[in-house]
Amino acid sequence: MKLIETANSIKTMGIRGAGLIARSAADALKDLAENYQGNSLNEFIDLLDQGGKTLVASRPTAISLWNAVQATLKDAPRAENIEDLRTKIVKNADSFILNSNKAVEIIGKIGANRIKDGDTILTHCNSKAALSVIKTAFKQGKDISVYATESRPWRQGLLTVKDLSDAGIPVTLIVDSAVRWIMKEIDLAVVGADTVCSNGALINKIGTSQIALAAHEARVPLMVCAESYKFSPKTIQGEMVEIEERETSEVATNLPPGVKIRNPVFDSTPAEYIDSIATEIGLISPYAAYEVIVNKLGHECLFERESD
Ligand code: RI2
Repeated sequence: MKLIETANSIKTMGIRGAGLIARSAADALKDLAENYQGNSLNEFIDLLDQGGKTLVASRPTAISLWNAVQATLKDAPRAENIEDLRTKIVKNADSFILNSNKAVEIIGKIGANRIKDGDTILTHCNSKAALSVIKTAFKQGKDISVYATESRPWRQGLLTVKDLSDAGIPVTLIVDSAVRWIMKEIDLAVVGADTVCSNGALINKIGTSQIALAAHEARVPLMVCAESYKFSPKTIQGEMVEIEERETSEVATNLPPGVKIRNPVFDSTPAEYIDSIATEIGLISPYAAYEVIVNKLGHECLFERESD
């Protein structure tokens, strides 16, 4: 079953990146809807609801996943019959995926306006939204170069350097602990987002908050690239974001007996360290996160939470 495969693949990082996991979840729900063979509307709704919960449970931190499920299933309570529900789910999933891809493109254009000719940029992990900004600036003819962090333990930095070098952009790989040393050469730090909280805090790949501190100390602006569905309606209700801790074997194996390992894979960067957030609805201050949640994601999104 595609939905189970997708959830497993998200859990094991076969599918990763907050935007891609969201689009894959919408697509998996679309597949579930297209292939429903039964004849009970209630059963169909339950199946979709369960499917949504399975997807959301696959990774706990990125709100993009939860928002994608909400956006795809939002019309379920209003469906008149099975075909109506099927059509609505397919339409919602298609439109989520289309808008998500468009958002990355628009963020690229908006964020690129903040990049100047001659800039040296630092990026972390592997964010499609952040890479869209960097690649757009380069396509505009700006002479830029990039430092990319390795991003232990999964080393997604290797994907980033491949992508940038394929695009012809000069790129240098550094280990995560080299960030503060390199910062004196950096003009702008550009990172992605897994979740943006209502107070403007950013939840992103572990190490982001250290980059933010080093950037702040060196007066280097930090730009976050985040589609609006990465803003969290849950945080407006006072919920804390759960920080995923993954298998310790991702960090090291065969250590002496008694040595413990912890593997938190995200951290939180307070709004005061963020210069701007490039979204598809404009470049905003982190302190405008509340408005994005209420105006863009809307009360419907909050209301849907009652079915959690
Ligand atoms: P895009 C990734 O998480 C990184 O933390 C990255 O910054 C964020 O998702 C956003 O990526 P992970 O899935 O959506 O690698 O911009 O744990 O591609």
